[in-house]
Amino acid sequence: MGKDVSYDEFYSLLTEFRDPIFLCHRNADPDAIGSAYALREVFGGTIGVVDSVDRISTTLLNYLEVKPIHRPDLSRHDITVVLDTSTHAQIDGIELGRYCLIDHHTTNNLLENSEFYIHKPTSSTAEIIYTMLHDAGHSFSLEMGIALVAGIITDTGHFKHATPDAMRITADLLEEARVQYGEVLDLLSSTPHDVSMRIAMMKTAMRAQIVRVGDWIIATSHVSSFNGAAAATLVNIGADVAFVASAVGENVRISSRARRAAIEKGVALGRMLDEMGKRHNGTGGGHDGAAGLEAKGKQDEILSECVERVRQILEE
Ligand SMILES: [Mn+2]
Repeated sequence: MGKDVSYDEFYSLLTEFRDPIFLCHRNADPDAIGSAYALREVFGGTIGVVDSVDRISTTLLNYLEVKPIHRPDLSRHDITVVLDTSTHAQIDGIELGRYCLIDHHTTNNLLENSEFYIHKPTSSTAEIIYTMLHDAGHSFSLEMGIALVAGIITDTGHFKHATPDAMRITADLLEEARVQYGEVLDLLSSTPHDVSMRIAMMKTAMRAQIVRVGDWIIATSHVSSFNGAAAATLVNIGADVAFVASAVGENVRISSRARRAAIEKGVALGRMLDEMGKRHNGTGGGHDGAAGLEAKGKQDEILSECVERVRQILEE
């Protein structure tokens, strides 16, 4: 059984290792990445991710100028520090070897085989990291502050689920690391930073065709690239369901997004685009609220079929 240690003990135990790897869960979020970054700044070592990182974390990593190691070979490090992870599935079941753990989820099935751990139900892992480093007398660079505040903001749903501790720690970090709160919000904003991407989003909106079905809005558009982000943008600015097409050689690629209310009404984009893929010599699929299709055919005809299928569901 792993040893349940105090923040102080965890800190001194970790200093005994020469080359730790800070491992983030699958589709790593800013809480995992921000925590890994702050610890690496103090203890040295490496940041690892089991596969991908989420979109906001990609922005955060670019800002921090950090490239994590994908699918790292853990055996090359003398200890793995598993962060923000509560199940083995979240790290794709990889063999952990010698590891310790810091996590804030209410249940955690990785404690038993760890060497030592901190498992405290808080609203984010970043809060635990801040407290541990602060109590050990560390100061926080601007980058560490931004990384940890980004973790707290995203894990508390922009403070909707924040505890008083999360608020206090955020305030302390803003002060100690001289972080402007607005700077973190800008970093986390869904507005793309890349200028060609921003232009693509604006063109998507300009070219949008709007179909109203009762109080529902279905939007379609086309753009030469970034069509996934473009479909998300149309939903962000008011569509209930959006389809954005791009031409890919002789094929048409469609990205789609739907709001929760449309999904509850029965829109299941993954299944729908899977069916359309089969009908149009292509492939499609995904989730209820986000799916894609690549198929043969005319862009306008395929978009019209998407709209018709959704209209039938929304009219019921
Ligand atoms: Mn978390």
